Amino acid sequence: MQVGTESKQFVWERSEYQSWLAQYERDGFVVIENVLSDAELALVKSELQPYLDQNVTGRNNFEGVRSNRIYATLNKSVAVAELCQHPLALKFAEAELGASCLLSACLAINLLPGESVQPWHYDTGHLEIPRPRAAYGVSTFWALDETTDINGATEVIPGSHLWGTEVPAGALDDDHFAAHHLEHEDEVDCAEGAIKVTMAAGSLMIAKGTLWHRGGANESDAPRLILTPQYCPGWSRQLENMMAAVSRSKVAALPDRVQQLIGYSIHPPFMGYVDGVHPARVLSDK
Ligand SMILES: O=C(O)CCC(=O)C(=O)O
Repeated sequence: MQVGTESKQFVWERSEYQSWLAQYERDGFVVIENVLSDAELALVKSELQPYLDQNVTGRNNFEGVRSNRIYATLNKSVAVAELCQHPLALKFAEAELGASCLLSACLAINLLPGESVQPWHYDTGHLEIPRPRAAYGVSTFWALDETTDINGATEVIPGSHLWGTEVPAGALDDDHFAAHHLEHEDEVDCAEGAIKVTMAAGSLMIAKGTLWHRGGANESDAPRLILTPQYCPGWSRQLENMMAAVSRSKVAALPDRVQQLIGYSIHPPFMGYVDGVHPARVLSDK
């Protein structure tokens, strides 16, 4: 079964798209409800489950010491590929970043009961380019579980994609990545105007790479699972080295568009070449 194709044929002239785009530009994010069917959700979750069962928890306060993060998901799940190339996600990513955009990261985040809020951050914070500025990134958040007020729904500060040098209290700093920094954040660091983006399972949030946000606290007694494919311009470095993260044999079986998103593509005129030729050629070389 192909995820993302069974129930909805997205017609881009639809007025909904214009209204989604207007929200995305105004608030820095948009939520599109109930994109995936139950069967599509079940397939992705079942493919991620063996890795969740390993229960590897985060190494610091950013990853979350009561969270499972599954990286290199395209090397682990075929169904994930369909979410990466979902037409809704690509519509926004290509409009923001150009047709040569790449997949920068694609991880599953499972907040376990007891997890505290994450430090505030924006997903292109690693780019040392002064704000306000273009997004230079699009992050998608697929709710694989329902996300609620109490299980850690992602929190966002609407409009913060337009901010310059403002930084909310409780923002990420280098110390949050330090292995010794394992304490939980305090709820007091709730930024003014912040909201919890609660979503039904199968819904999608699309956010600009400049939007301040954080994972919420999980005060429920069940885990909260999302998948977050993130896109960058074709001329910038991916956060996860996708060419290395996805084995050559697995890449060969992926859809063409996903191969391109991984890096088997060029940013015109020739960024990304291999030995002087198009990188996709290496997939057919024996
Ligand atoms: O878990 C979440 O809801 C958000 C996580 C996040 O923004 C991140 O880790 O970059």
